[in-house]
Amino acid sequence: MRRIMVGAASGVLAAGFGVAAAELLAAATRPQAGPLVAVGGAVIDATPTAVKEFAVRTLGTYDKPVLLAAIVAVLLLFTAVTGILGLRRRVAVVAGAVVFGAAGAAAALSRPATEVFDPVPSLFGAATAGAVLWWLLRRPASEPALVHPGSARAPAVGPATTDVPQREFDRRVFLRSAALVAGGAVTAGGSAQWLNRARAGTAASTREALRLPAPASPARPLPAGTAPGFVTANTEFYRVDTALTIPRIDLGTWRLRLHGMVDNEFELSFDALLDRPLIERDITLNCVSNEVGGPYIGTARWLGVPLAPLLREAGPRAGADQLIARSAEGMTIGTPIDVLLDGRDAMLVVGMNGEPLPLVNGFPVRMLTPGLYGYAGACKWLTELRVTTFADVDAYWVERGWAARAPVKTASRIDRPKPFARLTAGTQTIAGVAWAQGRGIGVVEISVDGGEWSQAELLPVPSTDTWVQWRYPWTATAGPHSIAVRATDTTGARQTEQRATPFPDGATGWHTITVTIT
Ligand SMILES: Nc1nc2c(c(=O)[nH]1)N[C@H]1C(S)=C(S)[C@@H](COP(=O)(O)O)O[C@H]1N2
Ligand SMILES: [Mo]
Repeated sequence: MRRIMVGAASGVLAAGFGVAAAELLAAATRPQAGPLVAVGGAVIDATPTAVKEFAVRTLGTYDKPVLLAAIVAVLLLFTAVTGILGLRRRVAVVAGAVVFGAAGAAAALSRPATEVFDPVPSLFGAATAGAVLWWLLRRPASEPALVHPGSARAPAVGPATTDVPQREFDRRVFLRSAALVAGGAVTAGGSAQWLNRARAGTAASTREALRLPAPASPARPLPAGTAPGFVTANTEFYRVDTALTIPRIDLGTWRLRLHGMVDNEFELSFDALLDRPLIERDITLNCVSNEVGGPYIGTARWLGVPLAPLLREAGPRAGADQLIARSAEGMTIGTPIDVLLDGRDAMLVVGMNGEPLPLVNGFPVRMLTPGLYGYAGACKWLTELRVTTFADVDAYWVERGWAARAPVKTASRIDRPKPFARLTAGTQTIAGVAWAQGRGIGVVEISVDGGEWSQAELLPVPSTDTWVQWRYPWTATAGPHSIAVRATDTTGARQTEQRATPFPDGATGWHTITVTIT
């Protein structure tokens, strides 16, 4: 038993040391090349859509910490086993290092924005871990009793099969070595974290120091009569992306390249981008993965450079029908060019609700296309725009089966009362939002207990690009009740009752809640 513990502990300690060393090397060079982020990212890329959906649904924004914890757990399990096997056969140590190094390197190379250097931290970490494990499992020559007196066996190297105490390891020597390795791992890991924090701090202070120009075309003040919550605060805004580490982009070296099937390709620095006239608009952004009644939707006042004039200056060639936006960490998002040129306020966003774009929402520049789900028009941490065709290029999510063209579906949500609320009889206000960006909401209706549909009051909106707040005074009577909402857009098309999951082009169905009146 004790031998197994020694083997397992050695494996885990060596792995911890190796990972910490690799993370430190990555932190000092390219943070996204660290094995945890590389493997985590590769797992995200490879995860089947249904599982991803499930994770987003059940874990919300904890999906990333849970993923990293799971990766660490699997790593600990396998390295413990490697340590135990290594007791018997040293080749297991070498094999373990090769397997882990190869896995980390392959993960790093599989990432969309990979560079040749990216496998290096994983390989370095694996080699370090192998060497440390070998060293931890050494049997000191001075060890007095490698073979138990009277044992016919060769030096005992298997897990103890008898209750006779076996003294293959000098306890003190092992504990001293283990403490040394643990200390090294903590030091390296701590330094890596410190470096990453410093980098994050720099990005945060660059953002804080940034002063954005005033818009040439400001948003109109919100119409009188909008209720609180019309605009979603930046800190409340949902976040959906595959980035395990938020890209930290240096404003001085940031360039946006517009190229591909165009007559004039060009590059813009951040300053050159800001020299162009800015517009400011209230726009609702939502995620295709949002379930009926779900939280992945928000409205903000966005400040940005209109995209259509930039595209026209580049001059798309005949046949080009897709713009592929690419982010610093390699995400690709494809948007139909006809949509971008149809007059809507598609823009390269630099500001959100009166501040520079928050780091998590794509600092310094993201795309935004009113009327399309985020995965089809809202690339964050933007660095490149490429004019191409749908026939030639599948963007990241399209490769994974999501629809290539993804206009937002008309939908509505009850925000008040909360599901399963207990309320008192009398007048209760039912309230919520409905959205059909680009088309606009025409009618919102409420049905209680499957009865007649009654129209809700719609509050004023600045444009068809935002959600509509609605409310309905309900005379509540004692007992349990179900409340359903449905919306109709301004073209007269009503939301379908048919329930559909978000995959592949957005959820459908009426949001229905149950409440109890006492
Ligand atoms: N670089 C990058 N941009 C991205 C994504 C991503 O994973 N990476 N996710 C998209 C999706 S699916 C949505 S819904 C929106 C979410 O934007 P938000 O996090 O600012 O709310 O960003 C889009 N842009
Ligand atoms: Mo999304």
